[in-house]
Amino acid sequence: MADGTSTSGFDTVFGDIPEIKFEGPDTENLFAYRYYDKDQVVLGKRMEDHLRMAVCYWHTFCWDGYDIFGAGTFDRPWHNPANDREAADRKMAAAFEFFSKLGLPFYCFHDVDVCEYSPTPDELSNNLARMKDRLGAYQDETGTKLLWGTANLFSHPRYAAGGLTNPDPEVAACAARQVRECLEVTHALGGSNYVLWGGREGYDTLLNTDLSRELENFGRFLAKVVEHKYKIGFTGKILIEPKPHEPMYHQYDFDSASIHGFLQRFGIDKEVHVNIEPNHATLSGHSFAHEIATAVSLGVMGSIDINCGNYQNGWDTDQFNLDIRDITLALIELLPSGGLDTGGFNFDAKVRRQSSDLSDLFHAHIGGVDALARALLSAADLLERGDLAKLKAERYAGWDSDLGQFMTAGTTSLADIADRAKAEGIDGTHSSGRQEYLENLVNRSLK
Ligand code: XUL
Ligand code: CO
Repeated sequence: MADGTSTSGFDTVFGDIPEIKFEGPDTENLFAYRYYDKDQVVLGKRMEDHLRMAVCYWHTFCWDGYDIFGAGTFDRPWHNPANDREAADRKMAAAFEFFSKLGLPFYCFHDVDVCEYSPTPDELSNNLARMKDRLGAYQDETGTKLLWGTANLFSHPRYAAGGLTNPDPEVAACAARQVRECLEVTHALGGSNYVLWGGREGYDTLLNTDLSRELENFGRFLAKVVEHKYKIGFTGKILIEPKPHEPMYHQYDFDSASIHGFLQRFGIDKEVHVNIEPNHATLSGHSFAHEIATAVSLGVMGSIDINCGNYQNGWDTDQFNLDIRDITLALIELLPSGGLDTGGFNFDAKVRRQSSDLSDLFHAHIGGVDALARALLSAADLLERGDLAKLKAERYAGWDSDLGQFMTAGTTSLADIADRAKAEGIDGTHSSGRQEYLENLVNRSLK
């Protein structure tokens, strides 16, 4: 803050790093945005309102750089306090200082991210209640808003076999309690959405898994979450985050299409939307754009956890997504549907373990923000030129012809179509799909 201290009285941790501002593409300042000009109007809307960007708490403030082969590597002053409570408080002060310096409108958290270590359900409830008030005070002071909250149902050892799909109802009851409390805190903080990522909702082996029962339990619990949302008057969206595997060998929320089928089965397909993550899309063998197009088409598009994997190994490496073309391809599917409503772009991404300085956190986010802004400008150019849409319309124009209308009429049978094809000698000549031409149009528009 202006006097060098944060709300809580802790010293600033990013003191020597300036506020990140838009300076334009020609700036040599690497602590500035070159493309993200939040007030620039693109396709009739401010960039900030299109992108609704959020910083995530977990990768950026909780992780100390440990991996399964080695200890933490990061310089994070808030990780070295006198006690757990002070660590959590310092972490929150650092987080809001960071959000403010980046000038991004939103943040996201798991319940356990914002609390001190809370091994029992009662400790977590009490700590979350205390932190809710602190979060609220920081939100008021800085103007940063909550894009979504979520309950972590995968880190505590009790959740080794899942949360809401656990074979033991006592564990599932703990999960339900955590979801209820985190949804209520999200509501109290004015969150725009509530996320359920089924981290361990799946299985490692069918030998010990009653798949039918777990899916039934999962669907029933989700319907209760929706019911509770209405009961407390939460107007945000409930989101499920697809991911096909990791940590479980198989996860039930495989991709957007399978989630939609699952929601339909439990009668909540109009109530629950998806939070799409590019790295999860590629893990399931899809592109980011495919997942967006599918969610838009099924009416379940919610929000985006922006990141990307590594092209060589395909793991969930959660890297900052700098691939302007890949994001552009997703945006041209998203924007014509009206874009993000309550959703946003949450940086569910982490710096590499060797990027151990505090300044690396800034460079990572600045790069991610500018990549989104460039993709938005590129997508806007493509959409405004309209040539892709025109070619697509021409490709499907036959369905507006007499034959097309006849075939899609509800009263026409398979035999009717076959008889007509035979009678008219229809031979179905192929027309070029012009893929390379279209790919060149995309590259032409990249900014
Ligand atoms: C895990 C993941 C989570 C969710 C929130 O792959 O993406 O961080 O976004 O639980
Ligand atoms: Co995510």
